Amino acid sequence: MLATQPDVEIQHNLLSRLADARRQTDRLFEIVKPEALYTRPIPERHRIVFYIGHLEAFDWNLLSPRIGKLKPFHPQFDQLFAFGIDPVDGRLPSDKPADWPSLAEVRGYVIRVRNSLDPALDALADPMLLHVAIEHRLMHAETLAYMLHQLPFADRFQQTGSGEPSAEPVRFGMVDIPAGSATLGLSRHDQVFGWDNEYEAHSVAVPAFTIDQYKVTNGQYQQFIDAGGYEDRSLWSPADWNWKSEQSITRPIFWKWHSGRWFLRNMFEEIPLPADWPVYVSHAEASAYARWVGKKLPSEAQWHRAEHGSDEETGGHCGRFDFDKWNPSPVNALSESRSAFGVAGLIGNGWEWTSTVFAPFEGFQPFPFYPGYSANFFDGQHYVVKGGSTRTETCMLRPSFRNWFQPHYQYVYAGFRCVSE
Ligand code: AVJ
Ligand code: FE
Repeated sequence: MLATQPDVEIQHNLLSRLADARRQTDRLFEIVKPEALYTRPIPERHRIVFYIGHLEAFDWNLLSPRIGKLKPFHPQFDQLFAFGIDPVDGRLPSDKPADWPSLAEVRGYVIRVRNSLDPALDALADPMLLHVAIEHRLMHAETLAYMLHQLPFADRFQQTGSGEPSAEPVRFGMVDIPAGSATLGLSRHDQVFGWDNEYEAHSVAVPAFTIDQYKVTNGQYQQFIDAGGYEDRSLWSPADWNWKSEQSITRPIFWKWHSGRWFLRNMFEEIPLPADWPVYVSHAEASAYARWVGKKLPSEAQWHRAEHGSDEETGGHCGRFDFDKWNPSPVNALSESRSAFGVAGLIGNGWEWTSTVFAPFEGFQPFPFYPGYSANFFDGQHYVVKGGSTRTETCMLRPSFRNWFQPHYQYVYAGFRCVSE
C-alpha cells in the first residue's frame, strides 16, 4: 500500500500519527477527576480505568509479538485490559471498583508499554499494524467521549466549548434519488487503509427512493414526543417496545426535562434544546420516529447512493480540524457538505443509523492479527452506522468506513434521516 512513498516516510508519518493519537486519548482522561476514574458512566461498558489500560494493552498485544525482541513484562494486565465489552440482552457487568488494579499500577503499565514499544517500532515490517493501532485508539477517542459525556458534571474538569455556527431556519424537504448503483466497500487494490469489514468493493443496484435532505432535528423529534410517540406501541417493534418499557425510556438520553421545558445535556453544559441540531437517539427510537412519519431508515446501500458524488477528499488523511468542537452544528449549517444529489450533512455532523444489520461483505476476510474485530459482531444484534460525528477523526470519515452498535444503545453521537420507497 501507498507504494509511491518510500518506506521510511510512511513509517515516520505513522509514528507521528500514533503520537498525536496518544496525546488525544491522554487529554480525554485528564477531563476526569481522579476520584471518578473507577466509576462506570455507561452501564454496558467497563469502568473508565479499564480504558486507560486497554489502549496500551491493545497496542502491546498487537505489536510486541510482531517485533520479535520484546518479551511480555505483565501478562496479567495484557489479558485483563485486552478487550472491551458489549453485552447483549441487558446482561450488565457487576464488577466492583476494588476488582481493578490501582491507578499507579495501571499508569505504570502504560508508561512501560510505551517505553518498550517506541524504540522498537521502526522494526515493524508491515505498516498495516500501525494503522490498526492508530485507528483503534482514535475510535476509542470517540467512544470515550460518549462515555465521559455521561459522567455527572461534578466528576470532571469543565472546558469551554467553541462557538456554534448559526444557520437559517431549516426548510425541510426530501430529495429524489434516481435508480442506479451504489459502490460499497474498498478494493484490495485501493491505496488506503481499511478495516476487515470494508472489503471487498462491490456495486449494489438501488431502486429509486426519496431521502430527507437533512438529518432529523431535535425540534422534529420533540413533535414525536409531544404526540405521544413513546407511548404508542404500534410504532415500536416488539423487542424495542420491551426494551423501552423495561428501561422506562421516555426520551433521548441526551435530553433532560425540568423547569417546564427540554434541555440538551452537552459535553460540558446543559442548554435549552437547540431545535435545529440533529437529534441523537438509539436505533429503536429512530425506527419508531420513522414509522410515525410513515417512512423508514435508509439501508446501507441507500445511504451510500445518497452520498454518491459528494466530496470524498476526506479519505486518507487524519487529524481533527477543531479539537474543541464537541457539539454538532445545525443540520443546515453552511459548512455542511452536500452530496451531488443535494443531500446535506451526511458526513461528520453525527453518525446516521441504517436499517442494515452489520454483516460481512462478499469476500470478507478477518485480519489474522485481530480476527474478532468485526467477526465477533456479525451476530444479528448490531446495525450499520454511517457518516461520522464531530468527534470522529477525519481518517475515518472515508466513505467505506462502517461503524456498528446495538439497536438499544442510546449513547452514540448518532442520529438519522428517513427514506420513502
Ligand atoms: C467500531 C466503534 C463499534 O467501540 O466497540 C474498539 C471499535 N473495537 N475496540 C467499539 C473498537 C475494539 C468498536 N466500534
Ligand atoms: Fe478497543
